[in-house]
Amino acid sequence: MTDDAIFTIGALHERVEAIFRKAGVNATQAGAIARVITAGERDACKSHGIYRIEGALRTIKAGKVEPGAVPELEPGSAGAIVKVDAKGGFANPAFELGLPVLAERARSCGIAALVLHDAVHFSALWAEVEALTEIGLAGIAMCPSYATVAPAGGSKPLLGTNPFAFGWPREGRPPYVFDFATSVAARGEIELHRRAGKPLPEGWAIDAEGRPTTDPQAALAGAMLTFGGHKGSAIATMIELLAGVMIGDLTSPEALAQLGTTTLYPAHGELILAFAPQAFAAGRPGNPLMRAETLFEAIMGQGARLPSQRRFTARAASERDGIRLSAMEVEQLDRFLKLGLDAV
Ligand code: NDP
Ligand code: PYC
Repeated sequence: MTDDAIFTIGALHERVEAIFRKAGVNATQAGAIARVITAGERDACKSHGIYRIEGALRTIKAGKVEPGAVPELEPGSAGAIVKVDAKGGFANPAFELGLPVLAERARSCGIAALVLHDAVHFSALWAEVEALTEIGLAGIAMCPSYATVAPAGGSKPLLGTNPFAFGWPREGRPPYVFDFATSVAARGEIELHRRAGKPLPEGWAIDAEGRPTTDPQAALAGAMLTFGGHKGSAIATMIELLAGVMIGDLTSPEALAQLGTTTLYPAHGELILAFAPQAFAAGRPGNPLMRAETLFEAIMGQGARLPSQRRFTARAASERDGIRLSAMEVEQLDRFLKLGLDAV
């Protein structure tokens, strides 16, 4: 067994991209996937970093994602609603295609929506709302997943872990961004606990009989719980409605029924909303970005931290010192690169 290794951000990106190219994924998709996975490692978001590669390769091998897909803007993309057909490929290149059009429409209309259809999804959403903040826009992103979470008061998987992210631009500082699963924790966290042989915190999950459990294996076979009880359950349901039913794509139970397993990544849609703060605030007193700073200062003035602060601190460390991967992680990357889809 060799030692831990340090990768520059660029070197890790190249390695991840090469793995997906070896697995037969086209350049458009491999580049976009490598960007989001490398960003996860760079920002110390282990549940959506290189850990996701194996699942993505398994999904390709099972024929549940189209590795040659090239996303396209849909003909119905008019006015404030921009639609991108991911063509059964991964969601990330579809987002990258839609982003400039979304931004242009949000600037001209004050508000615009990007709808992704038929996309295989495994990634964190903060990268998407952060991309909006980088061009002065506020944004919300949400998507269903597959049925792994019991609604509050229920005991069987029905909702997805349905992530919900928000970003607000800040001048000369990292943006205000939060991004969370509407379950108590992301499913990736349960899997990471299982791999590490660690029990789950109380309150994360129930087993297949509906009893509270801290055993990750029993949790994976049972159901996860929503954050904040009925409140998270309602937000997760809203995401099923807006980013599933409303956009004419799959809800989490439908995505699971189509895929037939939770060991691969699901296909469904995604909804991203972009807002131009200056357009909303026009004619009203005060600059919205300055007023937001007053609020952030008051939050931090109480000793609280802003969401994503941990991530931005981790990012600065990665940019300075590189990204440290364990010997086991490096061996796995080497294996993926050498064997391609035969590694999974
Ligand atoms: P976390 O609970 O780890 O973090 C949620 C958010 O809260 C982050 O923005 C985090 O910032 C912030 N935060 C955490 N602690 C504090 C604190 N003490 N004070 C202020 N802010 C805080 O996220 P989850 O485990 O719920 O989700 C992890 C990821 O999983 C998300 O990125 C999500 O998009 C992804 N996901 C993807 C799914 C998919 O289908 N594609 C499904 C479900 C989840 P920070 O990062 O700085 O700690
Ligand atoms: O971590 O819950 C999760 C998740 C599901 C799909 C992608 N990430």
